[in-house]
Amino acid sequence: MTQFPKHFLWGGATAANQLEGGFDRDGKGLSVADVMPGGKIRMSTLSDPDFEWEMNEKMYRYPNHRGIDHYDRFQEDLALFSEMGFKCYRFSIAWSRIFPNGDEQTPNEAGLAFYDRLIDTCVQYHIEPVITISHYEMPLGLVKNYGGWKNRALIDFYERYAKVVLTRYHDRVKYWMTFNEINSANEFPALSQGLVPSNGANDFTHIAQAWHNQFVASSKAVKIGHELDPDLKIGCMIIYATSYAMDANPINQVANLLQNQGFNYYCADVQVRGKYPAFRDRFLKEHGTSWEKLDTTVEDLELLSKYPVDYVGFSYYMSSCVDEVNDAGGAARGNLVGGVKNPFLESSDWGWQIDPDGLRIALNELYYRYQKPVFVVENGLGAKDVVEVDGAIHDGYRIAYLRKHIEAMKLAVNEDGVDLMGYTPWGCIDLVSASTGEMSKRYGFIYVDLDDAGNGTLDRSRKDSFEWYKKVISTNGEVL
Ligand code: BGP
Repeated sequence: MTQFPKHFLWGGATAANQLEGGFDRDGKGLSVADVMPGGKIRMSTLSDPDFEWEMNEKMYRYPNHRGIDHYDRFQEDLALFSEMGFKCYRFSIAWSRIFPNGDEQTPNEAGLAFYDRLIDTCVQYHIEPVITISHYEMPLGLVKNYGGWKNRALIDFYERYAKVVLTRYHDRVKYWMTFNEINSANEFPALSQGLVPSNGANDFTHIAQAWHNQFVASSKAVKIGHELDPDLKIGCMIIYATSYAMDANPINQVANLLQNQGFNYYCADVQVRGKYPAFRDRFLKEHGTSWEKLDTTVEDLELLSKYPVDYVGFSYYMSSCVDEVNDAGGAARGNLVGGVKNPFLESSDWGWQIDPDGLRIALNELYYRYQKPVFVVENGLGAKDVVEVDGAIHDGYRIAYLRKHIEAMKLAVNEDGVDLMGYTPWGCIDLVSASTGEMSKRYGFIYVDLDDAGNGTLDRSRKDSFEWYKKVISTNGEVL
C-alpha cells in the first residue's frame, strides 16, 4: 500500500551560510551570518547591550566562515545525497554572493555561476532543487547602511535580487521559498531581519515594520516568479511550534490561542491568505505598538492580496506549552520558542521538547487553515555524535526521532487527508548550528569531520541513519 503520494519529495535541507564556507570567495560580500559570533549572541534580542558586529578573534574560532567547505565539495555531497535517493534538495542562495553589499545595480557573475554549477549537479542526479531565497543571511551592507529590513528600501533590493535569481534559474528550479522562518524575527531579529541595537532598532515597531516590508517583498517575488512561469511553486516558510495549554483551565486555553495566533499564524496568514489577520491590531497592541505607527500603503495591501504564496513550507522541531495561570507571559524555559516544560515530553540535549504527535497536529492545523499544500522543509534532532574506533557512527537516537515524525506524517496524509508535498530533514549533512554557531550540534545522515574549533579533515562518512533513510526513500516511507 502506498503510504505517501507517488511523487513525494523526499530529501534534505541546508542553508548557505551554515555549510558553504568560502565566505569571501569569488566576490562574495560579508553577510550578517559572517560577522555573527557563536553562542548566545546569535540569539540576541533587540535590547542586548553586548551586541557587536565585530570580526573579532572569538568568531574566528568558530567554523562559520569555513562551513563544511561545501563550496568546493558540493559535488561529493550531492553524490552522497543521490546515493540516499534524494528526490529533492533544499538549499539557500547566499544573497551576498549575488549582491555583495546588497545595493549594487549589477549582480556578481561569479556568485551566479556557483549556483549554476550546484543546480546543474542536482539536475544531473534528478534531484529537484528547492531554493530558499533568503535564509538567515543578508548582505551586511544592508544592515550597516540601511538599518536592515525595517527600511522600505530593502523591498527594492530584495526584488532586484529575487528577479535575478528567479530569471536565471527558473528553467531548472520549480520550488522556491521567499524567507526562512519569517516568524522567528522576534526571537532572532539580527539573523532574521538585520535589526540590531546600534541601528536604533529596539522596539517591536521595527520588527512589525520589517515583517511588513518582507511580506511585500515576498509578494513581489511571487509576482516575478509567476510571470516567468505560472507553474513555479513559491512558498512561505515559517517556524511552527505546536502549542498546548497546560490544562483545561480556560485562562490557559485563551493564552494558548493568543500564543498560536501571534507566533504560528501572524506571518503565514498574510503570506498565504494575502491579508493581515483580524487579530492584527490586538497583536500589535500586545507588543506595545500599533498599525498606525507602521509605514504601509494601499498599494502594498493590494500586492499582498494579489500575490499570495502557493504552498506552506514550515520547520518543525518541537512543541511548546502555555501555563498563563502559573507562568504569566510565558517565561522561556528551555524551549526555543518559550513556554513551560511539558511533563509528558522528553527534550533534546538543547531543551527542545520532542513531540511527533505535535507534527500531526501542525500538519492538520496548517492544511485546514489555509487549504494549500504543506511541505515539512525542516525537522530533525540535534545531537552530539560519537565516532567509534572503526569509524562507525551509531545514531539510533536520530533514527528513532525521524521515524516517529515520519509516522506522524503518514497519519496526517492517510488518515487526515493532508496534502503534504514532501519532507526535507534539516542538516542532512552535518553543518554549523544556527543557534550555537558550533559544529557539535549535528543533524546529518552524513558525518563531517570538523570540530567546534574548526579542526578536522572535513572528510564525509555515512552514519547508521544514512542506510536507514535510503531505505525509507526507496520504499516511499513504507519501511521505517
Ligand atoms: C532552524 C533554522 C536552521 C537551523 C535549524 C536548527 O531554525 O532554519 O537554519 O539551523 O533551525 O537549529 P540549530 O542549528 O540552532 O540547532
